[in-house]
Amino acid sequence: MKIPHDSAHTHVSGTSEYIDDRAAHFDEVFIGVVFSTEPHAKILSIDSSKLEKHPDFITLFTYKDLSHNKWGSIFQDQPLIAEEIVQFVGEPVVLIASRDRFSVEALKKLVTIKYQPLKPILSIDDAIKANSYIGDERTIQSGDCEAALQKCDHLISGSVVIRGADHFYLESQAAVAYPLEDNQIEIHSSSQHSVEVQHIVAHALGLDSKDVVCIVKRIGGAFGGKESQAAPFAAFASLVAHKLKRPARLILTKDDDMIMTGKRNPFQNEYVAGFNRDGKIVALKVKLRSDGGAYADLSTAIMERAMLHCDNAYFIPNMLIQGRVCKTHFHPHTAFRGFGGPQAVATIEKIIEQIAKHLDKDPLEIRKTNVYQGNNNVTHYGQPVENNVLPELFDKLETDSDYWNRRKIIKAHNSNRKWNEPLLGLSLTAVKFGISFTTRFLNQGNALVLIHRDGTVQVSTGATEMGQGVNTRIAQLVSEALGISILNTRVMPTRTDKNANTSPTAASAGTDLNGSAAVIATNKIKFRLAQVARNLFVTDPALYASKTGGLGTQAEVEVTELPHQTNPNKEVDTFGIEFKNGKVTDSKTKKSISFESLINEAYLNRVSLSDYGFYRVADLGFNKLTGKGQAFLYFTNGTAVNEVSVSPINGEVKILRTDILMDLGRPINKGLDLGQVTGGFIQGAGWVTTENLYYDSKGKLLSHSPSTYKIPNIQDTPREFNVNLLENLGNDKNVRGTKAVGEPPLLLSIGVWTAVNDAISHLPEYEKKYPSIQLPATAEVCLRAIQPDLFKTVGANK
Ligand code: MTE
Ligand code: QUE
Ligand code: MOS
Repeated sequence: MKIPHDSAHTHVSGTSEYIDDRAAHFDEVFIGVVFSTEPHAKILSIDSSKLEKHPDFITLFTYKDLSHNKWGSIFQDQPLIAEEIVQFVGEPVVLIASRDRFSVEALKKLVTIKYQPLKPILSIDDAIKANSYIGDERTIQSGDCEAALQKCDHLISGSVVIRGADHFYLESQAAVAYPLEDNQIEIHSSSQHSVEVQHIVAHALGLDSKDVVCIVKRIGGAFGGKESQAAPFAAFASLVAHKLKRPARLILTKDDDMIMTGKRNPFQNEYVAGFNRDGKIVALKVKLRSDGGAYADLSTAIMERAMLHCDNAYFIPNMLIQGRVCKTHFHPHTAFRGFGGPQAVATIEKIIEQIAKHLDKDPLEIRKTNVYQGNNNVTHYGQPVENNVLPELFDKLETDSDYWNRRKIIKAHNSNRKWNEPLLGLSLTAVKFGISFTTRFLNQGNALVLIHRDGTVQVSTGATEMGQGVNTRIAQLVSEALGISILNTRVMPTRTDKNANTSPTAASAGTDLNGSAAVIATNKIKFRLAQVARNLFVTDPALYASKTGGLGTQAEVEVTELPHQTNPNKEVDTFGIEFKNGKVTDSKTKKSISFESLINEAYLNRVSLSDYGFYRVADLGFNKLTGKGQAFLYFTNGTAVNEVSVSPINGEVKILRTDILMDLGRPINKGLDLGQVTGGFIQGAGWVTTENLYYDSKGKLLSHSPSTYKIPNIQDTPREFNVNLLENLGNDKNVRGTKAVGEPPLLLSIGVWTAVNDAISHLPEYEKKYPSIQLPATAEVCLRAIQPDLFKTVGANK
């Protein structure tokens, strides 16, 4: 059965409620954030005298109004509001409380801040020169890379520039705070991490966690951009509400959101690869350098995931991976779908294409030679690749996409092409994405399941719904366990007064962690219900509690509890009683009762109809100090063939055809999964082709709106788009045999970029050398590679 997203009908009818759809209270104030226009400077003075004359102005706030100003998910190094120094254009300096939301832009202009500029660092190169870093260098290694590099037949080396991308969620950062009695705060935030918002708000205001409830009903897109960076805006709204004792609303404009918030971390990676005549890679040395921006945010965890994904789908016996985050004066870069994985995978996929060019072989041959297979199945961090479907994904897609035939046609086209005809490129790439937070303590979840007397169910977890469908999947898991219709189950808004100490909905693990906890909670109730049913089936229906009208004449059932359960896949013993299609049936006697009636009888028997479940991922053992161990519970894998054309006249890239094959285990909801695959792929296609973050010489983002920042639209999607899932019922490590889908498909878009490289490499001038283009391959970047002479008078690309 096809089950739609639980919000599909309210989305299409425009009745889904987002933060800014909340009705305004009569005394509500609107917040404007005045931010730094300097990348690095000392604040000399703040003059608000003009502002104070404006009739809509209520008051302003600075860092001095906060009990604690420092925050950060990993290192608490970032001020919520700048103190003496600003460190990026877009850093908050002053908050303005306004009576009217439409005056806010005008009010912001009435504040004059004087700065004394300090020297900014505005590139990875400059950061390296200035020895400006966040955290230490880290190393993950296997075998003896240096020795292996000495011994192999061939060596290539190079570097790759990978730039950032904006999350471009449709709902900007948003928060509404309500001051409650006795100094409590109710904060509605568009955040992936309700609990972190609760903690940061409490800390900033000098309150306890018990005084703050963070509520997240749904998010209008997040993509990692609201994992850490929703928190300061929630803190601002809470501060104003707390001080003024009035509800306070903060909704960023798109432009301010893009200028203020961090992006995907740009990377600059250097590599040396050693390989043999047959294309077997024996050694790989990679030095990863990311731009962390001005504060730590999640950049060190992102670097760690990048280091763990430098192998991608390929077994390389000797690896030496070094990674370090550079501190610059850009907005603090942050989580973005893939979390460092894409930046690493782009690097190794480029290396493979370059090796193929060097050996004059097809890149697919090199990939198939090196893909994890047989005994070549241990990663550089020492984790075995189990239940490995990668060779199968390669073989099947190679055939299904008609790879070799198309390769022949494309080669012929490129050699016989008229000068003004497009170049064609083809590339088959793969993804092996590790599922788990690499920070072990985050791999936990909890759930509250309430069955009401009419037999309908409410589920609460720490998962946040950002469009990906986590609520629908959790509702399906709970409904399936109880054998009831999904229409009788609702997943409730995420609230920190129902689920405490939850992790961000991130790392693609939302359904894995929260769905598992929900199943564990449901199973506890189911075990009690089975005992009630067993008793009813041997009782005269005339003596059911519901028939005796509370006289107290009937015997009550005494139920025992399910022993502690840690594995959501462990079947509950229901004594041969089946929960199916809204009915509860004894499989032997065929006696049956409706689920709703059973619930009512259970209630009258004083049997609890609610429960709480806790789940922790078993057997994770990644040691950050040694860089070794079981980092992930399992891998989500996929392959994609991308065919592109590149115009030699204007450099424009078009995706002609994309074939995707993914292993998503046993999907809970295939429709939602396909939505994630196509959406993730196209989001990535934007990153690798058209999305260009353009900064001025002061590090201010100039491309801060859709007119200057080109995300994909429907015409940028592949002309032909085939998405298929591999049947795989073997992932017993995860709830119901499913596999996480949120991030992995984005990494398949890297094949669009390698296909562009492939297209350009067919030009005579690239016969010997691999074209070294940056990522994204914007039209300008492509044209520079194809017709460098055109740009002689224009100057270098920045
Ligand atoms: N899909 C939609 N529609 N909107 C989003 O913001 N975020 C992505 C992915 N898919 C996102 C999305 C990211 S970055 C992650 S980590 C996962 O969803 C998080 O949700 P999940 O763990 O439930 O898959
Ligand atoms: C993937 C992720 C995250 C991650 C590691 C991953 C992530 C995240 C953190 C993290 C790490 C340390 C902390 C913290 C968070 O690690 O999203 O609060 O102290 O937040 O492999 O997606
Ligand atoms: Mo996703 S980048 O882990 O929020």
